[in-house]
Amino acid sequence: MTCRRGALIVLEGVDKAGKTTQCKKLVQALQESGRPAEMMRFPDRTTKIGHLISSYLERKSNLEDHTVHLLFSANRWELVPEMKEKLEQGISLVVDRYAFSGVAFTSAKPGFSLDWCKGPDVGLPKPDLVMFLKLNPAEAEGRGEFGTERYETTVFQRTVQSRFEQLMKDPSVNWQVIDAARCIDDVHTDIKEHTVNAINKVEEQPLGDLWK
Ligand code: DGP
Repeated sequence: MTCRRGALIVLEGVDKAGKTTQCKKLVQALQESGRPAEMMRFPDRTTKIGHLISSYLERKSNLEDHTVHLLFSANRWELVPEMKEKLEQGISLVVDRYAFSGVAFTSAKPGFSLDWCKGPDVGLPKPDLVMFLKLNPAEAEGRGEFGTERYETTVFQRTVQSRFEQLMKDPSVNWQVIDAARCIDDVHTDIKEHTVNAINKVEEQPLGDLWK
């Protein structure tokens, strides 16, 4: 008997939308209900490429914009063998940011088209479900000051949000918009329901290729 594969679940959204909190709660809830699940996050700052990215985000080093875009993508690709192995073993992966952040953040910089930004991530494992935690910029600002990392400014985040909105028009991706302005538990209930439906649905379906 072949074991059913796990689902690839991605949470996206601008900074302060609550992605990390919700990813952790979701993994815990899935595990407690007997569904094997693990959390991953991108960028994964623990690898050699991740160290370069982390140093760039912390403003300890400067990297040319195209170069850093390719490093973020390489950081996702280097984890693909591990992701596929886990999914094949029946473990669902709950991923905090993925290629959509990659495209939204770089294309928010001047001179970068959405199409160019998508290129390096074409063919990554395609998420079975992408939940976009929607929080308008004014509400995000109400959640406190941004930190000191690169990209953590209101003006930049507003542009990122509009790039996400463009990406969500793509019907080849299973997007669900989640109202992240509600309390943590209400958001969690919503996210869990979408996730359990996706896990049950992918049983018979092969993993797809993103943007192919
Ligand atoms: P986080 O560790 O989730 O706080 O993400 C760090 C920052 O990096 C955050 O501002 C979003 C940004 N980011 C995440 N993924 C990518 C990517 O693939 N490309 C670019 N340019 N920025 C990204």
